[in-house]
Amino acid sequence: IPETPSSDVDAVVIGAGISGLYAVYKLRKRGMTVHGFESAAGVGGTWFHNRYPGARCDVESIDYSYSFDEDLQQEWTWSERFATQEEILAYLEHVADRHNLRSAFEFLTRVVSTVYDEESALWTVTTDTGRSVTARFCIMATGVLSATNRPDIPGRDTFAGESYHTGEWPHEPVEFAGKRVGVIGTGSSGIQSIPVIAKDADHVFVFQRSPNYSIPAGNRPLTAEQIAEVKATYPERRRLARMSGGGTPFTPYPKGAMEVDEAERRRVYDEWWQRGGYLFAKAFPDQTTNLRANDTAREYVESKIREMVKDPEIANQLIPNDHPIGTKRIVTDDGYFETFNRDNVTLVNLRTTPIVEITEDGVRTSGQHYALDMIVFATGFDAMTGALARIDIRGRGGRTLREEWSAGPRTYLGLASHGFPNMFFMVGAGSPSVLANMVLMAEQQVDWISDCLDHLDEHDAASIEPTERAVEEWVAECNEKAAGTLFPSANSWYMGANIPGKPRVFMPYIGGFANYGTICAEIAAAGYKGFEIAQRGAIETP
Ligand code: NA7
Repeated sequence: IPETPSSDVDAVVIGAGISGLYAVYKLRKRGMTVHGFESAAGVGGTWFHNRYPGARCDVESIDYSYSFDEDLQQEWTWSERFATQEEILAYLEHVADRHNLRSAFEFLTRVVSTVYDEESALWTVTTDTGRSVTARFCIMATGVLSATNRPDIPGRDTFAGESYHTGEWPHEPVEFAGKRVGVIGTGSSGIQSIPVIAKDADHVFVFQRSPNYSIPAGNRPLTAEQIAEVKATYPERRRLARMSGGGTPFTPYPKGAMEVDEAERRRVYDEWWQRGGYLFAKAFPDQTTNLRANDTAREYVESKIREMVKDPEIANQLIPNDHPIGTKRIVTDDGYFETFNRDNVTLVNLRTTPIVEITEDGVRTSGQHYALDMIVFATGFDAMTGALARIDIRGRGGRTLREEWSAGPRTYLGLASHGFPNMFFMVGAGSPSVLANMVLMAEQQVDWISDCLDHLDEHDAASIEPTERAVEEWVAECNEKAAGTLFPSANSWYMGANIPGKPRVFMPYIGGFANYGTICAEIAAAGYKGFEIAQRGAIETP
């Protein structure tokens, strides 16, 4: 690797979550000097912050784990089918220690700006602690569900009781016993935490604006036999995952829901229901593209919800009626709907009685005042672009990423943006991102970036960035893929719809994880087609 004598390090990696950790590992393997910044006190990203009760991953533990280190894969043993936050964090800490990755990071340090200087082709990265580091490459591993959203409800900050956001959960234990707890939000975080909180709290009030589809996880401890089998067949499992639409070794039923009869459809839904969790959205290939097919899945799940909830009126209110099933991420739960059979759980329907204000001692809806000791904000994130928008990113000619993306994210392959040379975005908008298994997603992108840096070195190049046209075409491709599905019809965070004023654009690439990998590989093989590679002043456009 040719040294860049004028820069402090070869690369800066921002974020010590799943993608940042692997980026540090891989770039160091290339012999690069890497400096990492992380705003938290430790590694883990999402799994560092989301410590709320009941927090788990909805991708099976054996799949939601790194594949790059075969020994690690063989030595690490997951205890449950769906791992808890605690176990995933312990795993990531183990990986960090095993590969000495913590040493790259400066913790409790938030990056406030990254500014590109065209003459030196270097980025200057500045932090809230007043540090500045120059680097040739910037890897933005800032997370897609990391910028928390605390809605601007009147009186929000006047509440005198305990108040927590699920995505910034405290490290000290939170006691619910004897307390009246209000949970605002019924996405994954609300739906996972409500049953656990209800077990201890005096009373839980669930403030629901939009009901969500949720499917029991079917979680269970993994047996020694299951683990032995997975470990013996890991390479094959990973191969199938890489060939799949979502980065896990599952493929939909070979026929569409509208191509089979009622009995066959029922059998397939029963099977996927047993399998558990959000994967139900993928039982049939046409489920999220054809509304009639979607209706069959929706009706199946509705009947299940009605079986689980004793009071038919409450069941009605818990059943979504504003989006096709699967167009918002289906939640993977553990006893959510049954929780509403408890005497100490009250559903507050914000569609009929919206929140008017938060008071010193509770929440007032248009219906009544609810006196509370604690409010849990399970109100989600400024997803996919929020964490980047909170950094002042300035590329060539002083252009800002915020402005460039003001009408929605504009990337090529999700990896890079025109006007921002040598900056790579991890697992974000324009890539399969949250629609895929994030761990394999991160590995695929980091490996691609690493190969790209090899290419730059081989050509003695100073910088790489996508052409405006390549970005234009990729954005069009992403939009076209989304338009072929039912996804844009939902007010989801995929669409930016949960954040007031955010442009309404379907942000992930929905063409599938395997297809995406193939496209990235083909572009690399074609000499990084669509990228401009600057070579000592000359521009080479393959
Ligand atoms: P989500 O899925 O964005 O859920 C946030 C919830 O908070 C959702 O039910 C929102 O209702 C609700 N919300 C947001 N703002 C308000 C206000 N102002 N008033 C009432 N209710 C509100 O976030 P999660 O943390 O649960 O999950 C994020 C992802 O993490 C998840 O999909 C998994 O992939 C992992 P709305 O639907 O907007 O009406």
